[in-house]
Amino acid sequence: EIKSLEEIFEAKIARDEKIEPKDWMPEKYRQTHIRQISQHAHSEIVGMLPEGNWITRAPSLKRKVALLAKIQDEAGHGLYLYSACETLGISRDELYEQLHSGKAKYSSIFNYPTLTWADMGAVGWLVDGAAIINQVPLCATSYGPYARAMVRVCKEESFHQRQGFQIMMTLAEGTPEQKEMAQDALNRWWFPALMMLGPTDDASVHTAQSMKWKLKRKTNDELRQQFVDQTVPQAEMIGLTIPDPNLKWNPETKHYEFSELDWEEFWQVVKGHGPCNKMRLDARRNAWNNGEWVRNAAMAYAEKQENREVK
Ligand code: FAQ
Repeated sequence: EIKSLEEIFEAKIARDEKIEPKDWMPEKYRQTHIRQISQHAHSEIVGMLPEGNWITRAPSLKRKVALLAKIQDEAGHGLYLYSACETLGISRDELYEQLHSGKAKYSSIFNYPTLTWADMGAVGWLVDGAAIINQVPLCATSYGPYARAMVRVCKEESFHQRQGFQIMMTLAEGTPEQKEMAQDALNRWWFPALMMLGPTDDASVHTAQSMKWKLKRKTNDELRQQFVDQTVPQAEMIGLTIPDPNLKWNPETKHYEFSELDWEEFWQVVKGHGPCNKMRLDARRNAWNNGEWVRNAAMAYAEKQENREVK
């Protein structure tokens, strides 16, 4: 019996085998992976900006070293993910162009400002915390290069999450002013962190197909519930209050109930109208433009070396 390429592909997905770059894949599978992996890469790269804001003002040498290491990891994740994305037949230049022109999205969360040192705690604890919840299932995603990238990324994210939580814990145990600073950061980051996991399942246009392809292994709402259930006890442990009056443990479902999120705010941020969208994109475009001479010099040098070898 001769099977069509489509049947071979479907059978691999059904057997939980990885799809590799040279395998046949439906064009929509390729495109949706380019979309998700590139948005993920852009998020890592833009995600360096809010924390970069605090490197020079970290309160001790130890904190500065840890923050620098975390931000360097994010650059690494971005480059790793761009490479994974390139295996699908799109160039790095095209990917950058999509980011710089505003065509490609990056995570909504990075359009919020980092106002105090406690925000470094909240970002690590909540943003990396949500990122891990989202990315652990992606280690089992169907596209090989993406799945393998996620294994390393998740290990590094768990260091990031712990360093954030440790900052929050230290502040929460400190002076009343320090504790207040930690609470204020939690107040500002809690709902944006929940929104980071994407629209509700009813509003999520890609979930159904992505679940069939085993690109996504859990839905946005499932991941959000898991994040809330995991994070609330951590806040309690350090004596901080989740800023949601409707937060309630339901002993029957064994899950926390929480408020409906402000989806109007979410879509405004996604569409480019968040507090820092313009600043973030300008920073990336400027970095690209100001780096042109470096790229040109590197190319000229490579060309010179190549010519030398020929002789
Ligand atoms: N922000 O149908 P769905 C990190 C868009 S990494 C902006 O549900 P999907 C590390 C979505 O693209 C953080 N846009 O879409 C770090 C789609 O628009 P499109 C990034 C969003 O793909 C920590 C439309 O809404 N992580 O944080 C957002 O099935 C600290 C409809 O949505 C990843 O990218 C959003 N939050 O599910 C770095 C993980 N949510 O494309 C520095 C991989 C949705 O049709 C510091 N990505 N949209 O124009 C995913 O798991 C998925 O893509 C979701 C969205 C879950 C984000």
